[in-house]
Amino acid sequence: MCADRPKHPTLKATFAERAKGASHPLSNYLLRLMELKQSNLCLSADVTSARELLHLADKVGPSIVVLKTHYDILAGWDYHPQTGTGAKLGSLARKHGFLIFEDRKFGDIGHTVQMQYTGGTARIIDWAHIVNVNMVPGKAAVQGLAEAAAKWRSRVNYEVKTSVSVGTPFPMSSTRRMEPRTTRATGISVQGRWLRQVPTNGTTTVEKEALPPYERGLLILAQMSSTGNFMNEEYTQACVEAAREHKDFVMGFVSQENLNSSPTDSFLHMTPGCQLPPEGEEENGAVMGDGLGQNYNTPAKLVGLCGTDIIIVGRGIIKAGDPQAEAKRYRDRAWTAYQKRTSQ
Ligand code: 5BU
Repeated sequence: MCADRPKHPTLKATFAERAKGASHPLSNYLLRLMELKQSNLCLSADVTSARELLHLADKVGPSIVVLKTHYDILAGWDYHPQTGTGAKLGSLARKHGFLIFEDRKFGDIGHTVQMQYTGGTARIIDWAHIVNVNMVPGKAAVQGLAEAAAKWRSRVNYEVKTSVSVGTPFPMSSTRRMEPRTTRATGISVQGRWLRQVPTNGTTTVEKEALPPYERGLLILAQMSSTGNFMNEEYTQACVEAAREHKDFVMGFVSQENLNSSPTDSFLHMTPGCQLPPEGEEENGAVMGDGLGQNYNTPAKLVGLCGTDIIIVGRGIIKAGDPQAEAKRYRDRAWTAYQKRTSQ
């Protein structure tokens, strides 16, 4: 299923190593989060109401690094910028340590996507760290979103400096929040924190305020998981080109395989169409499609063989009897596949 591409250094590098070379601050944050939470799992929270979404995010939060939403499938989405569903998701993201990815698949001319991203009732840019774009309209859609994010960034910066409340963000400069604090805590893990590192030389680095930087990121929809989609190789390579032109905003791709090819590429790859056979049948069990065009592959195949970084799982977790336990199983399998890939 994945093309026979030349082996790229990002296939072997650890997430921690890749964090150091990441040009996008949000990619740097996400890669560190992945290493620290030992998770490369994104939950696609495709439930039907905002209440269910918040409940699920709280339950599964400890196992994931990204929560993917489709805000427009949810009944009861509260649009209030400070107290609504977006703001509540933001506080769960801070509590558990994950980024919010609105799978909006913008796909219009540059001017329209700017308005869809920043305006309307949803004001997606205010609560979603990451969004994605369908490249069919051409590169101007990427350009439009990049400009909108840059404007948002300078507005938020200004508002923070002048102490005006802006909802989702926090009253501290991003640089301060990104700096790890160093404490003496020899050989013990620090209770109650989701971010911690293993002690080295008797010193544990504890990132107390490990909140994401004030940045917004984009994923380009380079490949789809559905049968018969029209995203051919030419289209995929045009996506890679557009990503290289906007490295300060594009974090990577939604794709089915690793698309890094030039030596300087360090993009992230998030991959939907992922399911596991039932527990106990993993060795020999097959994963079937959903009957509506969706194809599924296992984390071992997607991460291990195709070189993607983060698996996106919806129904495999949501429809399980115990979604919390199932999220742990997916997290474990995807992390094992990553460890195997980088150690071989
Ligand atoms: P599932 O329940 O794990 O099949 O959900 C997959 C999610 O990923 C769902 O929200 C889709 O809209 C989304 N998706 C996808 O399935 N395939 C793609 O190629 C892209 C997004 Br892009």
